[in-house]
Amino acid sequence: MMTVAERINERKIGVIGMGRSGLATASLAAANGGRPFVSDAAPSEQVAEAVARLEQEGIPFETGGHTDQLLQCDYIVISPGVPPTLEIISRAVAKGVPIFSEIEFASWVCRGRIIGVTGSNGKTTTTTLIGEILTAAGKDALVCGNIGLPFAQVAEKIGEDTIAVVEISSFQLEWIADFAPHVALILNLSPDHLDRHGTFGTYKKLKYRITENQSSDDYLILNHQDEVMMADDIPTAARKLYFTTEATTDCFVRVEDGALFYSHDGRGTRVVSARDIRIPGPHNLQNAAAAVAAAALFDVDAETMGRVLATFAGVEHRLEPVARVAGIDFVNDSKATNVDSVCYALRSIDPPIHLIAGGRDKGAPYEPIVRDGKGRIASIVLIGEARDRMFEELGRHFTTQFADSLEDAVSKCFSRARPGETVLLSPGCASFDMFDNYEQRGKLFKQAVSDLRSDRKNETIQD
Ligand code: UMA
Ligand code: ADP
Repeated sequence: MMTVAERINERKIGVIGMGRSGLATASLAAANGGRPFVSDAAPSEQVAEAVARLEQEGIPFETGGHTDQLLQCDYIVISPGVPPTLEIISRAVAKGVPIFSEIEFASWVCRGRIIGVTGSNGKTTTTTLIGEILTAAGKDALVCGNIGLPFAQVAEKIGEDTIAVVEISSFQLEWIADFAPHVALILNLSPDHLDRHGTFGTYKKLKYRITENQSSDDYLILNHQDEVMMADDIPTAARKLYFTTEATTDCFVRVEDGALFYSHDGRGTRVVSARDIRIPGPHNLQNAAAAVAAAALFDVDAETMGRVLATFAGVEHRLEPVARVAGIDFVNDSKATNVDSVCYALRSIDPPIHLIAGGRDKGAPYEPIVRDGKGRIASIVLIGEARDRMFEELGRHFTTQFADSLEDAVSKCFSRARPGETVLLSPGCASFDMFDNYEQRGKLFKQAVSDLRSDRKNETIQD
């Protein structure tokens, strides 16, 4: 394997994208003696902050398109949001210019062991949970990656004794070469990002790349209840370990008599009663089981794991309780950006549920919502670009109406819901048609609920 200096020092490194990953990559390249050149498709005005930062760091760049200057580089590091179908990419490949993803580049510099967490849903929750458990056990853990803090931004800080807990998306696995986590987790697989990857088969194969460079000293943690990954019998050199929320005794982590157990010294060690795990729902029990599997490989004791699981309140925008207004509960699940996560939300909340869904369509069928929503969904309000397609698949099964904005959707649900019922924002779509990102969508939902609350207070005062 080449040294960091051989790979980066004095090398001309093209960086595509001036977002968080691209800027972090450029700075990391410069800090290691490389000569980065950053290129972004957006005009300067749109990336003004990034331009200012690059100017300040003295890093050359271009905006408004990707030119042949990139083809003069020794290799290119690509940001996750940049699709592989880009013309400049095909030309670079044809010319033999190697292309690497940002996590591949960061892994060259990172000296600590890596726990890589991928899957269609639960990545952020499980990554955060693993970080919390390791930290509570006194280990030096650093959580980064798709979660919002680029791996490249922190890679230099990760010494031999630090454990990097990296959330990894399918986009980030597209251009890996040597990336090899010591522990890799694939949490579950359901159709997502088909607008980018085309088919579920391509998407799955990308997820499986997380293990392609692992050796027999490494571990691949898999979900024994996930029929898709079990049927594929994922090829790997790593040792496979399974988690389940059933009482399947040959799984490394399992549920017995209502409590989580993991195998240790040839016997089962009890971690915590499932009832005492604070994050709700069957999917979060799976996330907890996956986190226990990873932490157990780093010799964390069961008591510490149990304590963290009993107190960890979850991450914002994931089944987040917002408020009770006039006896109606409001739940913010804005991060439910694919159909499977909506199904889990529907199973995790007591019915009747008034569902707000819609946004930018990602190509997967909405029909699973019918299966999990029957008898649970009282009404649906649809927003965004996907609403006509969603209406075609859901409209004849549920009382469904359209809203022109999120505020309108909240107010329509509020008029329809009765005390004891729940209004759930769980869109099943990307947010980019109406919002900057899912965080903004979630915050605006919470604001709309808070406005309802103040309106009610004012009405009460006037009464
Ligand atoms: N750009 C180009 N050419 C193109 C397309 C885009 O130059 O053809 C430029 C844009 O103009 C923009 C920049 O690329 O300036 C944006 O790059 P990016 O989209 O990769 O965004 P980053 O800010 O670098 O954020 C990325 C991840 N974004 C995506 O995967 C879309 C972030 O995940 C991640 O947190 C961050 O790196 C740190 O690792 C976001 C995400 O939505 C949250 N991820 C998806 C998900 O979770 O479902 C996968
Ligand atoms: P990711 O980072 O993979 O998007 P998050 O932890 O941010 O995952 O959760 C995203 C959405 O998926 C939320 O709506 C959450 O309630 C739901 N979710 C979390 N864990 C799971 C799981 N194991 N299976 C299905 N859905 C899940």
